Amino acid sequence: LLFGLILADVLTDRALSRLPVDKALHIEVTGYQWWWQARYLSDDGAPAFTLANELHVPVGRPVVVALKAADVIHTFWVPNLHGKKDMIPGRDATIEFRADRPGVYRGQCAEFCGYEHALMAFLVTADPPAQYEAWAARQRLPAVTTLDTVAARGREVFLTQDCARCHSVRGTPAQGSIGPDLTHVASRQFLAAGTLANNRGNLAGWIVDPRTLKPGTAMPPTRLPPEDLQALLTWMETLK
Ligand code: HEC
Ligand SMILES: [Cu+2]
Repeated sequence: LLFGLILADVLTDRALSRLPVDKALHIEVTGYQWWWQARYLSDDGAPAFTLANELHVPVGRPVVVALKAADVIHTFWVPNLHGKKDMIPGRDATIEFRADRPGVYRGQCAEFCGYEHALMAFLVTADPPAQYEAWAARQRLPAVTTLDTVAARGREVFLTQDCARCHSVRGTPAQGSIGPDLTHVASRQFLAAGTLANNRGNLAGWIVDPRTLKPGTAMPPTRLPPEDLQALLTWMETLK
């Protein structure tokens, strides 16, 4: 039985190491306490767009992920797509994989990296190529600027509170880089690296009191008058 398993292991390893990576999609993923930043590169190697926690990849095309860590050691692991690979600060590593079937694959940080290590999940959605291209085209766009009065007020709240110091929203003056890029945050299924389903109520709870939901997070609580909070939520819902 063991011999059979060894044989299967060697064959799988060989198949994995022979994965052709020409015409691969290149993504740079950086582990932060406790979330993932992903920078997609266009085919000429220039940065295309940045997002957090939810990667999309085209089915059948190899993906090369450059792994980095911003603070402590994390481990990039999507059990149904590839093995574990450490993300070590100051050291560059890559991992290659190909999704052969469409679907949503859950990933998890696999190295204890502090309090909220267990709340450092991510999703890899494998889409048929045309659907992937449509997604990527939307992610490349800046935030919409035609807003009704409530959403416009919400945008002002975002820009005048501390949010912009840590977050970027392309198409606005917000260019912080301490937290996730929020340009298309409303297109994500979860908030805060798989911690909360992405809906208006959870978003409100997260903004008002992130440290109860994820103790130790770098994001501070923000107390806002109810009308300002509602306007902010309305604007954030436009960030599709
Ligand atoms: C000191 C920096 C800082 C400030 C100020 C800040 N945030 Fe954050 N924010 C973060 C960090 C770091 C995370 C990632 C937390 C995690 O997942 O562990 C985050 C996560 C988020 C998320 C979840 C994003 C995702 O893709 O999961 C939203 C939404 C958000 N912040 C909105 C806001 C808003 C709105 C404000 C202003 C009222 C704000 N933040 C102020 C640092 C900050
Ligand atoms: Cu981690």
